[in-house]
Amino acid sequence: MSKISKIVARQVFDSRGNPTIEAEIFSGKSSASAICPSGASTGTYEAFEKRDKSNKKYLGKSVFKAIDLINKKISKKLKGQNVHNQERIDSIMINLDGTKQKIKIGANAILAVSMANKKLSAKIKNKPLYECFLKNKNFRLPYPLMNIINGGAHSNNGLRIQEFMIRPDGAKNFSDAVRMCYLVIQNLKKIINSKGLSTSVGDEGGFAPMINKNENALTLIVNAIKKSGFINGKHISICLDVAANELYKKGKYSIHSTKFISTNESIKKYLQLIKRFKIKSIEDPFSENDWSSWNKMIKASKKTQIVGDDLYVTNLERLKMGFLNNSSNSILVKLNQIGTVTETLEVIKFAKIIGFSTIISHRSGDSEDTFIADLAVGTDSNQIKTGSLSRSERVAKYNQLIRIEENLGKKAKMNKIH
Ligand code: 2PG
Ligand code: MG
Repeated sequence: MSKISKIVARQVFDSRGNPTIEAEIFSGKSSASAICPSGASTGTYEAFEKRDKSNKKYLGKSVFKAIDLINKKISKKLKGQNVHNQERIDSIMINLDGTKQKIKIGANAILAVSMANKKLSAKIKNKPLYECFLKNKNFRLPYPLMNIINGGAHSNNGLRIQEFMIRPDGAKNFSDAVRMCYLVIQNLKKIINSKGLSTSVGDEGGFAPMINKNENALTLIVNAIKKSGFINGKHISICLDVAANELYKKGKYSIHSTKFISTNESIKKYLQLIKRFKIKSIEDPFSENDWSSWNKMIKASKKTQIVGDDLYVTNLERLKMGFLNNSSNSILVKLNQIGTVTETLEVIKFAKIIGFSTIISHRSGDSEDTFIADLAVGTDSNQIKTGSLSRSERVAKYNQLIRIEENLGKKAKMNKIH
């Protein structure tokens, strides 16, 4: 048994320059720390992010109250607890908060401690972090979903869809997967440049050129795939995150243009996009409460991967509702949507039982913390979504997966895509 001796939290900054929490846990001479990420297009049912709304020094975004709760309340309760009993540590924090969405203490405070504890446990066991989740052998690497054009709430270009991604389905191994994406991204940069558009990047490292038609963004990507010598839909697949919560008003959607249209019309246009651009995966095609539209979509889109992000918010109850309603065949997993490592693992386990693919995800406000790279391998997740091959907070996760692949040596294998 290794006992927690001390917990210290501090305010640090995320990739958008906003304040966030770093928690550090000590046991004897060992310590480990973790940083909580933060989203922009958040779901209503996500766990609560505690910020000091009235502190004008940081425009209401500082996290000093949450930090104080870690340094005093959480620290007092967890002192003396066994680092290796993650479930107990997480349940103590869940009970200390006592609310469904972790409103009293804040999921950002709880998660920073939860992740730091998991890292410390691995460190004391002298094991790589990825060996300390659901699997203990036959590790596999996830397929990256690289975000290469940013729109929606992640940029100001007016593109309706939030994320245009590529997935290197033809990759032999993880390093090769990164190489394939690298080529497409570099060629996309050249193409965007040659059109006299800006090659500056958005929050997740993808380009954010001033184009506002989904089709134009998709055509740029198809051309970049071709220019790189790959076949779209075979070696590389195009995947989307629509983040439709942001495009919903009174039962209608403005996904395909600024005009709001019905679900049936939206699905018709989705099917056209799927066919024309060989799209393989669509995340959040409809909004978080619109269960019937999700059901229509999955029936109509057949083989396409339909991913629930804001729909499920990494919450077991919502995932069960989605399963019963036949809403999707895949789930996006974000630790800070639910707030503890234990609850995140429970959701992943259930997703596997019902045959959903699991995609571990970053947040648009992220940090140098690479926890999710290990989580993806350790939970045998099919894919990982962690931005472009640009901006250090995104690249850090890919670099960690390259290290894990090297560490696994000859035993390293790619996962199944779905
Ligand atoms: C998403 C995420 C991550 P955010 O919608 O999937 O890409 O964005 O963190 O802003 O919710
Ligand atoms: Mg999303």
